[in-house]
Amino acid sequence: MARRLVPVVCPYCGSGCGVYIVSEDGRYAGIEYWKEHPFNRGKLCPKGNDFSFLVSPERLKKPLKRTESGWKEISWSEAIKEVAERLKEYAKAYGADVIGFLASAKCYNEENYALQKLARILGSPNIDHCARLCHAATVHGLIRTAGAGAISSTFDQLLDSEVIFITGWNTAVTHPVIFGQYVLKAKARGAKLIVADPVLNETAMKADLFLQQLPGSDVALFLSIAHVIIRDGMVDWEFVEKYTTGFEEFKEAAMKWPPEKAEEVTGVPASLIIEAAHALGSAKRGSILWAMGVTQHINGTDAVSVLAMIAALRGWWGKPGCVIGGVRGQNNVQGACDMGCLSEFYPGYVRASNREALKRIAEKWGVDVESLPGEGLTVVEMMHAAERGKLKAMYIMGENPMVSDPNLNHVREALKRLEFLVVQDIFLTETAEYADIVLPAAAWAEKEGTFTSADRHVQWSFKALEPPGEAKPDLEIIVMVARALGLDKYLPYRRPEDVLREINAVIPAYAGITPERVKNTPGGIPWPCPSPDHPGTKILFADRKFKTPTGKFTFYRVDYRPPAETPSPDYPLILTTMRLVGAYHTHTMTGRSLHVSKRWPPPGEVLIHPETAAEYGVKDGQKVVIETRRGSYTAIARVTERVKPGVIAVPWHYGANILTNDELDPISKEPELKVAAARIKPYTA
Ligand SMILES: Nc1nc2c(c(=O)[nH]1)N[C@H]1C(S)=C(S)[C@@H](COP(=O)(O)OP(=O)(O)OC[C@H]3O[C@@H](n4cnc5c(=O)[nH]c(N)nc54)[C@H](O)[C@@H]3O)O[C@H]1N2
Ligand SMILES: Nc1nc2c(c(=O)[nH]1)N[C@H]1C(S)=C(S)[C@@H](COP(=O)(O)OP(=O)(O)OC[C@H]3O[C@@H](n4cnc5c(=O)[nH]c(N)nc54)[C@H](O)[C@@H]3O)O[C@H]1N2
Ligand code: SF4
Ligand SMILES: [Mo]
Repeated sequence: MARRLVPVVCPYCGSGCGVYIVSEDGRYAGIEYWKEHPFNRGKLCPKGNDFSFLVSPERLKKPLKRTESGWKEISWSEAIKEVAERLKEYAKAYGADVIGFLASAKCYNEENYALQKLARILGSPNIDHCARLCHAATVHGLIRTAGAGAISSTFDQLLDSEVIFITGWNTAVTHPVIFGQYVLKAKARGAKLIVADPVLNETAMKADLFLQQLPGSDVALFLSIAHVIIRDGMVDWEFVEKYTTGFEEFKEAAMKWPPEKAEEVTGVPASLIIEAAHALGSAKRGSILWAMGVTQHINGTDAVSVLAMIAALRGWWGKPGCVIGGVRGQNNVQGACDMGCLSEFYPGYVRASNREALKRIAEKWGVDVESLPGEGLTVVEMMHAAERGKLKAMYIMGENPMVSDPNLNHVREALKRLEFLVVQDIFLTETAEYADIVLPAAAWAEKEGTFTSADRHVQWSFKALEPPGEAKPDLEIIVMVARALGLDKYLPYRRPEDVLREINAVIPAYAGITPERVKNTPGGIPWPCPSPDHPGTKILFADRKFKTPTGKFTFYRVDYRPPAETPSPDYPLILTTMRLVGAYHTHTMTGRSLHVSKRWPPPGEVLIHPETAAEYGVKDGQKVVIETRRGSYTAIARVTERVKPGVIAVPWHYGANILTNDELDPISKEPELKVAAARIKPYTA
């Protein structure tokens, strides 16, 4: 028997932990800790310890076609022929913009690059992925202020921070290794940890200072922190004067939010706002980090911008010991964005509307720039368009919108209304249930390529296992579809290395991350890496040159707007959503992993304050029905003071998106997954 330890990158969150897969004759036989991995040093969270979903009997093994009498197994050649013929048919009859593509933050950079190229060469502008539900607001907020959307510095810089401000990011649960190896170590070295979150979550439990704001009130809270920093003379004037523009405009907005006024809107006592502002205002090196609690709002872009501007007030951008940014969630969501799987950006964040800049890409692709589509529809917009019959076909690779999108009753209608749906996944997901053709994909450890972690490290993950049945790597499937569409000259790839070489040529920040080099660099290389002899970049903007048109950090005026739904007599509670450490997203993988699935079963617990529970006659441990204007969901009541009266919080892994609101932030098009007006009642059978 051949037993090998194969180095891979964990397929769950964006931390980028390395781990060995134990491969016995190409079959999964568990994991081993990779103790020399520069990032995680062998540490893993519960998910990284249990990849048994790989050998679940439910893995897809053959292409499937929907028939009157249910699913029928078909051959690859039949499946690919049908997919290509139908896509061609729609493109010919209506134009390719009636077709939507979803790429995948679970797939390799090479696979995502190939899919967006296929979509755009076919003429469809509609290519997007789950970053839209995630850090689209971070990308837009940071591009507007600093000029680039990725995290400012690598996580090792946290160790030298004097203060770490975390908001809307439950680090201990969603990026446990970053928490243990970097945040808590920084704290042990003397850093002060400030957490602002509507829930006293696992991260807040370790905080030195905890601010508990109402969901949806972040912009008021952050403006008030800026207010105190400016008012009390804690601005780094040298930085602001030399390297920024627009300070006066921002100041005017911040001056409207004295802490006493912010207290009324946020529910955070003015004294705590002042204490937090003073802690930030007196540290030379500080970090400000956020995630979904900040971005998933109709004003998420504004909230992100204010956090970026607070860091600029303190002169922290480009400084060692300072990490500013939205911490990417999926193992390859940073990469899928870099690869251009966003409807407004081509690879390397070239604006789809910037024809001049697109010329360079068109040249590399060997097409006329005029033939390249402009901006397309985003994830939620695609669902809205499908529901109206405007989008007729979709190709979904490695996403499960029937659980992850907001307002699931509408998503169901949208998927039903589609005339043709292809789902390419490793399992028959809730979304695949509506497909016409299902294509079985190989999982990450059954193929290879690069992933880009939350702190921009590009790592190679090696092939350890053979895929089950006839499942194939996503890249191979995309290339087969391209060939059947007659587009093979644009996607002439035989292996991931071929695509990575093209990425090296097309995306300047990846130019030096060649296949040879990245395979031989355990832990990976942080982009930007402009040439093969460049070490990669730990700290962005170290030269204080920002990527904005003026080259300066840009302050601007931000005004607070309330969430799309506020409590009403019918729906008097504020519902927010959150994650659990042993459940990952739509639970396709964790739900089929032996150990974690047992410990984190559906439907999850909804956190309810004792006063609210008493008001509605709900007891701890009892089943409770949560209702919003869009639907109802049953969860188990956890009566706890971790939330404030009137606020309830539920994990969304198991279907709670039936409740959530699909209103969008006008700038980033990110939906308000974190606030809905709700009511509760005890469950009766
Ligand atoms: N175990 C596990 N880990 C994961 C994932 C997973 O599904 N499971 N998913 C990965 C992905 S893709 C992502 S994006 C990350 C997400 O990681 P996180 O952003 O940490 O995930 P959430 O728990 O959704 O939200 C974080 C916090 O936002 C708070 N919050 C709610 N409303 C508000 C608000 O109005 N303002 C503020 N400031 N906070 C608010 C919630 O109470 C919660 O504590 O996790 C990644 N890691
Ligand atoms: N209410 C609420 N809703 C949310 C959020 C929230 O905080 N609150 N968070 C949002 C966020 S941040 C995110 S990122 C989204 C995530 O939304 P999704 O991306 O839709 O969720 P996943 O479950 O990660 O879906 C990944 C799919 O890829 C499949 N897969 C895994 N590996 C492979 C592979 O190698 N190839 C292929 N083809 N398929 C593969 C999995 O089986 C799964 O079906 O959810 C969003 N939804
Ligand atoms: S912290 Fe993230 S990358 Fe590390 S083992 Fe857990 S899920 Fe995997
Ligand atoms: Mo995410």
